[in-house]
Amino acid sequence: MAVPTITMTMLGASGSGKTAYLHGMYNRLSSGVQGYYLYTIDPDQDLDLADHWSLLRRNGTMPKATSEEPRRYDFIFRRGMRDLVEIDCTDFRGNAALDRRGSAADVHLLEQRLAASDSIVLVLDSEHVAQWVRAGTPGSLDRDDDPMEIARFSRAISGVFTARKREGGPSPAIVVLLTKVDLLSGLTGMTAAEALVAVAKNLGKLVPALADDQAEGVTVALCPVQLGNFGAARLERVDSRAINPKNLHLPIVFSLRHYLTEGIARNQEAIRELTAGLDSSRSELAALSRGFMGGFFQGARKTAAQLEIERLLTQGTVTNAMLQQAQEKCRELDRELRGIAIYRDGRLLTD
Ligand SMILES: Nc1nc2c(ncn2[C@@H]2O[C@H](COP(=O)(O)OP(=O)(O)O)[C@@H](O)[C@H]2O)c(=O)[nH]1
Ligand SMILES: [Mg+2]
Repeated sequence: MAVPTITMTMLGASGSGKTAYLHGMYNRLSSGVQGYYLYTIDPDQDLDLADHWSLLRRNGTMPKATSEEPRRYDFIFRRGMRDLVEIDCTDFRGNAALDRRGSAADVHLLEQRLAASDSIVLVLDSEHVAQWVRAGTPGSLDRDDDPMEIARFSRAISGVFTARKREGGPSPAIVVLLTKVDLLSGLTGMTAAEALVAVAKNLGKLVPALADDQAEGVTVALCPVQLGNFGAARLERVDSRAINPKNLHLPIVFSLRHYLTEGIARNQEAIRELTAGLDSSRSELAALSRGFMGGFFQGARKTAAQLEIERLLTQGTVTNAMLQQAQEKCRELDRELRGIAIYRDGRLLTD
């Protein structure tokens, strides 16, 4: 059976840590979390990712971009022996596609990609987010002088929200991936936890597309991650003893959680439809049995109505089982996501 695909797109300024994150995330998830495992469809890509990771472990060499072309990874997320979902993840390296210098074809490519995305990962570098925290979390960043290039990304994201609303489709899940959180404390003069609270409370000011009036029906997770305590950012070689990965699996877990929630909504709808179908078949059968509809030659119609009822009941059992399974999986995943800031309709949910 073909498995469903989650289309995931990573956006973030050059140097924000996208490539490093993808490598670290793969390393983390290929060794499993709560019985879920990630692997690449292409075995060469798996070898590549594993080679890079062992280089980092051995001598601190950071995985490096080989080109500015968008790079696509096809992952499979598996639970036990079963393939659950395919994750088609594209890293728009350096975001040439959104750059003024980018060609029209590039821009079009990214627009198409975003329009089809179930999940958008906006990558923000803690080094720059720390500056914004230090400046007192102002509401509008100077768009010509923002190394995170948020104005551009935010506009692209709100374009997707508007289009989805127009089409009546579900909004993509948004992950704000705060990379290099090891830098946060030193650069803000706060504890990392205090700085994260400041970011979480003011996220809508940092990324206007995620502010409450714009993000109706949108679910956002703020995921602080790091590969290690490397200090000064943008080194090609780091001290491999400082490798200390944190939270690398959460964006994928959140995207999967979002995907399952949508599945739950679909199953609930299916059950409502089944129940309605069942009601009408039952009243038809009752009417036929009472002979209201002409009595005599109704045997075949009665059998048909009876069969339809049985079919609907079986389908109902299957759908119910799927619903329960999805709800159970969601509860497991929620345990992983505890402590992560989640927003719905632009508002921070607290539990
Ligand atoms: N301090 C620190 N630096 C990091 C971390 N992850 C990546 N970096 C640095 O950020 C640089 C740029 O990362 P890269 O993944 O190439 O960014 P990309 O251009 O967005 O793909 C790397 O060379 C590292 O020096 C981290 O967890 N902590
Ligand atoms: Mg890169």
